[in-house]
Amino acid sequence: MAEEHPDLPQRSLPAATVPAEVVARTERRWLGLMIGVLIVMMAVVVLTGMANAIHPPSNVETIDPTTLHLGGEFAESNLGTAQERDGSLTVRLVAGQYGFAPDCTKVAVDTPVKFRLTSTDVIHGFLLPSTNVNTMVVPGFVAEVRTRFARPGIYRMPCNEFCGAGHHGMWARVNVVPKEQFKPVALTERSTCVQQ
Ligand SMILES: [Cu+2]
Repeated sequence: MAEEHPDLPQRSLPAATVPAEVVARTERRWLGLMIGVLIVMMAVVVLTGMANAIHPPSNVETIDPTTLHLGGEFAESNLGTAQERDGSLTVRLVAGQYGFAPDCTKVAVDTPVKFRLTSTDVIHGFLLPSTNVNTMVVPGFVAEVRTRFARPGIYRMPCNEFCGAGHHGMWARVNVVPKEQFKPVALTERSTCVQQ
C-alpha cells in the first residue's frame, strides 16, 4: 500500500529540460568521438615508433656500462672538459648512484659545449635549469647534448630521474665563466673544478 510520492513520476519536466534520450544520444556521440581520438593517437604512437624506431633520448650510441671505466672515452682520465681544435668544448661525465664524476666542470660562456654522459648503473637524469639541457642518461647508451651558455654563473645539475634511495643528494654543477677567465685546455688535457 505504498503511497505514491507526489513529486516523482507524475511531475512534468520543466520546459528547458533536455529529454533523457537526447542526453543519451549526445553522450554516445561524444563517447564515440573520444574513442576515435584515442584510436588515432595510439595509431600515431605505434606507427611512428615502428617507422622511426624507438630511440633513447639524444643519440643512439651504445657502450658497455660494465667496462666503461677500464678505458676508452669514459675512463677517469678522460672525464671533464676537453677543448677541441675548433675551440668548442666537450664535457664528459659519468653518472652513477649517487653522483656525477666529475661533480664540477668549468666551461666558457658563449662557446659551443657538447656534453657526453653515460651511466654505470641505472637511469639518471641530466638537467641544467634555464638552458635547453635536459636528457635521460640510460645505461648502455651515451647521451649527448649540445648547448651554448648565454650567461656566466654556476648552473646546478640535479639528477632528475629517480634513481634510488640517495637520489635527492645526486647533483653536480657546471661553472660557466667569462671567456677571459677560461684557461685554454691543451688537446690532451682535461679540466674540472672539483675541489682537491
Ligand atoms: Cu641519479
